[in-house]
Amino acid sequence: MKYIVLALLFVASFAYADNSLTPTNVFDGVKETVPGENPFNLRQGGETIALATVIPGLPYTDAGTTSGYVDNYNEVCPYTATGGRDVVYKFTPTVNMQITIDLCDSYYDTKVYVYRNAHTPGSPWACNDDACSGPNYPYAYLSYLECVQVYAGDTYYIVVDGYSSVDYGSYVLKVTPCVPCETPCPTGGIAEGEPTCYPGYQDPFNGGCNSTPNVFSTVQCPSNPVVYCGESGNWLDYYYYRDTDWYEIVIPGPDPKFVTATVEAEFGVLMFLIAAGPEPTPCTGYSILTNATANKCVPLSLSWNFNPGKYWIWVGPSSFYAGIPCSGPMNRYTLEIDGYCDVTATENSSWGNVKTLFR
Ligand SMILES: [Ca+2]
Ligand SMILES: [Ca+2]
Ligand SMILES: [Ca+2]
Ligand SMILES: [Ca+2]
Repeated sequence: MKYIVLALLFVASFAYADNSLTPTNVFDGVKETVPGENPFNLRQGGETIALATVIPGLPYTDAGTTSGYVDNYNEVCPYTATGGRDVVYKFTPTVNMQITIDLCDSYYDTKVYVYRNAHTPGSPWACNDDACSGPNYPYAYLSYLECVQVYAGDTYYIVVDGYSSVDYGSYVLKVTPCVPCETPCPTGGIAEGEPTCYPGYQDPFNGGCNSTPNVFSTVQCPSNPVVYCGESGNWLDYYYYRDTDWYEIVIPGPDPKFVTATVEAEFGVLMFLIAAGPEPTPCTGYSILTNATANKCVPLSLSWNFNPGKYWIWVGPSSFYAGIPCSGPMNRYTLEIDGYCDVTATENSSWGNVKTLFR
C-alpha cells in the first residue's frame, strides 16, 4: 500500500511540474516521463549498429518497440539524460538526397539521431529529441528530423532512442524523401510585426501575460476572415524559451460571437483560447477555454462561442526545445480568425441593408 501511495505522489509531482501545455514562455526544466506501452508485432530495429535493420528504399515505415532492448548509444539533443533503450536502422542511398525521419506516431518520449558511416559518439550527423506530438502521445516530446542531407554510397545509421532510462516502448518510424513544409503569407495577410527573437529576448511586442508590462497584438478588422502572418522561435538563455504571441479580441456584445481560429505553422504548434481575467489586471485570474497542438503544416482549428468580453488567441511552439530558428525558414505561421470581424459596410448597416446595397 505504501508503494502505491508513493507511486501516486510521484506521478502527481511530474504532472504538476510539466508546463508544456501552459501559456508560459520559459520551460520549468522538468519533463513528463510517462513511458508508452502498446506493443507491436511487426518488424523491428536491430539492437546495435552491427545488427541494424536495413531500410531497402523510401518511403519506409516500420513499427517496433525498444522494450526488451538495451541502451547502447546516446547523444545530447540537447537534453543530457542517459539510459534510453535504443534500436538501429541503416539506409544507404543510391543518389544524393534529403530525407525526413519521423517518430511522431510513437507512444513514448523518443529521441532520434543519425550516424554517417560509423559510430561517432558526440558527433551525430543529425539529432532531435523533441519536435512533435502525435495521436498516440499527447506531449510534444516526440522526435522529427526534416530534410537531412544524405549522400549516395554512404550508410546512415538511424538510432531510435528515448529521452531517459524510463522512456521506452512502441515507436513508429517513417523515413521519407524530404518535402519541405512552408506556410507563406497569403495575399492580404497582415504581418505580425514582432522583432526577431534572440537569446535573452524579452518580447516587448506581444508576449501577453508573459511580458512585463503585459502587451498584446490587437486583432485588426480589414476583412472577415482576417489572416495574420507570424513568426516564432526557441532560444536558450540558461533556460529554454519560446516566443509566445497573444492576439487580443474583444466581443462588444450584446450578442455572443462564434469565432474560429485556424493556425498552420512550419513547426509543431500549440494554440490556446484564453478568457481574460477581470480589469484592471486581466492577466490575474485568466482562464484557458481550450487548447490543442498540431504538427508542422497541419492546420489546427479551435472554435468558441465567445460571450461579450476580452479574450486572447495564443500561438506558439508546442515545445520549449524544438530548435525552431528565430529567423526563417521553418519559423513562420498563418493565423486565420473567422467570425470576429464584422463584414457590414458601415457601422450602422444591418446585414439586410448590406445585401440590399449589393442587389
Ligand atoms: Ca540510448
Ligand atoms: Ca523526446
Ligand atoms: Ca511572434
Ligand atoms: Ca511574441
